[in-house]
Amino acid sequence: MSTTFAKLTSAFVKIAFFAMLAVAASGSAEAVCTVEVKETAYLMYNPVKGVWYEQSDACSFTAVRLGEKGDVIAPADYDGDGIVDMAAMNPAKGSWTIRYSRSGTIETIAFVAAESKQQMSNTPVPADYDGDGRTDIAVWHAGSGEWHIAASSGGARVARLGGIGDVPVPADYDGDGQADLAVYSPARKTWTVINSRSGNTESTIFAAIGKLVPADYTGDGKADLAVFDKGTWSIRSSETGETEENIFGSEGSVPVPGDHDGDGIADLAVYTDGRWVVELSSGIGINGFEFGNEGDIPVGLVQVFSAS
Ligand SMILES: [Ca+2]
Ligand SMILES: [Ca+2]
Ligand SMILES: [Ca+2]
Ligand SMILES: [Ca+2]
Repeated sequence: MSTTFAKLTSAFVKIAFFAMLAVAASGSAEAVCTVEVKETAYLMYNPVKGVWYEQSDACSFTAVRLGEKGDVIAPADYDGDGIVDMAAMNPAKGSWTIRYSRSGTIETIAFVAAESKQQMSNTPVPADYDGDGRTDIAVWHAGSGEWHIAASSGGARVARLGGIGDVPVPADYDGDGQADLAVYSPARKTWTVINSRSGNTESTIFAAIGKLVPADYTGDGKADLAVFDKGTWSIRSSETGETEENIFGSEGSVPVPGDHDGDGIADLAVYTDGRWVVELSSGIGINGFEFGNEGDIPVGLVQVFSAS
């Protein structure tokens, strides 16, 4: 356990009065309700049970069984209400099952990438490629490098970028409101982005060991290249091109960045053993609360790709 996390923990205790101190365990109704709650929903997924847990206020949570064995989770904001929706892709069937946060309804959508014969190896790459504020269903096939996108505004699109060994990292890097196709190549330590605004392909060398977490941490509307490794966040600013390192979290933390306070800037956030800790970019401190059990996967909160 690093001292950094110990510091965060004491900060958590100090400022807990303004934060929500919420559900202690997904599955039990034990809850400590204190002050006011933000309009943010947090999402967990338990892969063994196939159950999702959504906490939308301090005193209660919703548990939903969604998806089946072998599904790959693909949570994102498909209905454009700013809240991540529970979603899973079934690689064998090529179908997607989504629970819309706005209506609470569950829909299964057949989406088989036409030319991907080996659909079992498709990777879900949902993002808002058409910029209408709603996430589009999409898959990337490493073998062919093909991206198959079903635009939420209508129509399908096929594009090609990347290949075997690459990691898809779609995000809005050029700040036009549309997610850009992007891959990271570990072999070449290079991020390659097709800017949706210009159509140009841009490559940037930025070595990344750890979890890739591109998001707009600087608030200029453009996603910044970023990686999280054992508590260290390395972020390459879209504004200056400089890389800054921040320590937030510890070795056992899972990064869950997102715009928790709604100011348009992604906040550093980690999930560690049932505890979420968020560093709010709006400068009002650190928000911490407990939500989740052993074996749960923290999914996230509000959307990363915003059209506005
Ligand atoms: Ca939603
Ligand atoms: Ca869309
Ligand atoms: Ca873009
Ligand atoms: Ca930025």
